[in-house]
Amino acid sequence: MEKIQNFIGGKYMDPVKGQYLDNYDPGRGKVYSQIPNSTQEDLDLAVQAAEDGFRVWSKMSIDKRSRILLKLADLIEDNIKELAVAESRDNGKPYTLAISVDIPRAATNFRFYASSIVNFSSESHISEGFMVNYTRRAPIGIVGCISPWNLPLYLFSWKIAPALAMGNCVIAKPSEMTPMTAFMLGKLTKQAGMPPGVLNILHGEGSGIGQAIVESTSTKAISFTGGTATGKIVGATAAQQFKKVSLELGGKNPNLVFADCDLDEAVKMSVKSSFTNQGEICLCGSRILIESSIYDAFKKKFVEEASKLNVGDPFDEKSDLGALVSEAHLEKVQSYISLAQEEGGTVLLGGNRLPKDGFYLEPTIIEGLDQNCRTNQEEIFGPVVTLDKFSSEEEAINQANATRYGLSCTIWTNNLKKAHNVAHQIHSGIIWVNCWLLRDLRTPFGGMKDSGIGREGGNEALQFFSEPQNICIKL
Ligand code: TXE
Repeated sequence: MEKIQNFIGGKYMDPVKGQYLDNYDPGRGKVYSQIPNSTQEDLDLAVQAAEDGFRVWSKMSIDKRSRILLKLADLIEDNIKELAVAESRDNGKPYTLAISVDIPRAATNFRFYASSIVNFSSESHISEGFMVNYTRRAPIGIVGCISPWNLPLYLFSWKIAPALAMGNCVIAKPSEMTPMTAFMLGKLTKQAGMPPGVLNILHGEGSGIGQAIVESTSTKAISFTGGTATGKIVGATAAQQFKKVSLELGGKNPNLVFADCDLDEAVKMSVKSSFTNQGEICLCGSRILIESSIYDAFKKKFVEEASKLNVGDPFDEKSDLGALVSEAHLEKVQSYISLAQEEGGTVLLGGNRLPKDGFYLEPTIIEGLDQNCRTNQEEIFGPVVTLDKFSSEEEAINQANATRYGLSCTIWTNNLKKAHNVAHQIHSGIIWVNCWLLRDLRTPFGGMKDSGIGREGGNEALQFFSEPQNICIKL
């Protein structure tokens, strides 16, 4: 049984206390490796390594830092197959998705920030004859990056790339459910020429080493992606030390389908936004709200298209959906399907676990629920969507905004004026019109309300990972 290791000071290390967790292959429902369940002793080693690394990395020229990150991006692409296999085995997602989206996007994340940092400018203000003010944006020091299991290397890299580009050293903790690609990244950073201690990767439970990273007085900022409940704990912990924190949390995203949309396009893309990655993307549109005049037509086509989706072995290229990430998560998602029926919903498609090894669930579509019921208010984070109807623009907007979340929203309409007017009234950080999941990395990424605080992406992320200092000189 493979036992992976932490990556500290440029070296792979066993956990000091020798404690390990089982790591499952969701596609087969079996343990296939073990990961360190790191403790404070491992964190102490990582802090020491990061302090040593910071003296070198923060003084390195931006151009040199940029080249190392560009080299890392190339190495990710050179190892794309091995990384995609590891991602798929760890998470249960189809290999075709890992190799076409997750791993290429990880390379893009490093490449994007390697070039952003070279073009990153700060401000200066000249009051002629009186004073000059300039803003220095220095690296913060050691930062903590904590990522979830749904898009493992994609979100791990999305956090650490801007932190590293800005000259910080990172203590990163991937999810204990999907550690493998972060583990593999360690050796690639060495091949890229990254000095020891710049990136340190600790594996283990969130309530253990995750909490310890946030509590440590050595980590000066925390970038967290995960569930809203956990985000509350992380935010509260960081606040005790006035630590900068960015929280990318859950969503319950509306998908608004107006009668004047391109119906076939809306159906096709709604199948993707509902079920891609087994619905385990925080940006999935899990509440589909349809203008009543086209409700029946949309429902018929949508159910028909979704029924064609293949659920199966992540390594079978015919599989559109793989396995959910764990038995516990599958049971959680199934409990919401039962709850939906108790709340008066009708299951139009799916709802069943597949009778095979592994954590497989059919794509599930439910209608007939009240917008305020738990099924429509709580994040399910699986291949389960609800359908509902609206009769006016105002009703659509009210329904869209009727949850505690505010991450993303999709709007299907060919009326340009309506698209802008509706978008401006939706309380979500990200709005897509006649598309889904198109991303320009220069844009601010993140949610409102219980979907988190702070924004990642573009200069927002570089500014988050820097300490601004204003220097004023009298002329
Ligand atoms: O989150 P968890 P999960 C959301 C998604 C869903 C959830 C799924 O919508 O709600 O995240 O991810 C660590 N101190 N998003 O179940 O349990 C834990 O070990 C420090 C939104 O993984 O919160 C893991 O590494 N760390 C997002 C990480 O936190 C702790 C995109 C997340 O775990 C900890 C992706 C603690 N006390 C998923 N407890 C977006 N909005 O972009 C746990 N962890």
